[in-house]
Amino acid sequence: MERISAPPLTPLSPQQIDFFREQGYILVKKGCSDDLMNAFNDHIRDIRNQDPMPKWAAVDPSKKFSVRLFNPHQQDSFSRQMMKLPVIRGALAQLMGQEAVCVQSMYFYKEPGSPGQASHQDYYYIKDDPMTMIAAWIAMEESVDEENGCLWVMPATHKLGLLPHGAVKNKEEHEPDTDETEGVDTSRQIPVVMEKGDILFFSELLIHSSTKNRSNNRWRRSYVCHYIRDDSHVLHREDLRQKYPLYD
Ligand SMILES: O=C(O)CCC(=O)C(=O)O
Repeated sequence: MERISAPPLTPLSPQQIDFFREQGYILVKKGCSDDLMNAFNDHIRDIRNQDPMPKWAAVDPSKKFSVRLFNPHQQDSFSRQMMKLPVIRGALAQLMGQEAVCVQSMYFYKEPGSPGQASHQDYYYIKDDPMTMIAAWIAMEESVDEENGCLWVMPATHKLGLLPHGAVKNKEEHEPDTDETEGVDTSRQIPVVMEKGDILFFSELLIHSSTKNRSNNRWRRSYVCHYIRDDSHVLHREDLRQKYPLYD
């Protein structure tokens, strides 16, 4: 028998869709439950605590919870389910006008002392054609704020097109091996303070960054996935070519 998936939800109001078009981002409060976030955090922690650690999740053991784990959705079914949350599928279909597929996931631990990400536009790292990419950034802590290294966004910069990027300047504050926007005054960035289960959607051209986790004992876990419209394709990045549908 043919499997027919349910139509996507429509969680965003017309005002929220307009806000996204104008500002390049929209925050959805409490898009997922604390129970689900806690279960996913425990699951990822268990994977990193396995001995030996699965090869795909392996890192230098002294940095087990520093910064991030790339593309768990390619290996792990719980991570895949998390990228397909009905609220995310629905919001993306509203913002893109068509169903989305996932191309990248990142689980951030960002334990105290971990560096942030310098200002950048995601399109600089992942080129898609046509340009439709949107990120969904899920907060996995009670509070994600300026102290533990929340995300900062620069409203309406998705209208500027792709800007030049160069080497990171402040290597103490930001991950040193990444690049940073150049030629723009990024002091207009604003912090996006979030609670567990909140979801921030933002455009591939929006300038955003995060600061170092300066708290004494609070992690800043988050799950961040990147999506393109299902008729769009990732260029150049062989590692991100596979599209993961959200409706099966
Ligand atoms: O969560 C962060 O600290 C940075 C995330 C980010 O820059 C991104 O998802 O593109």
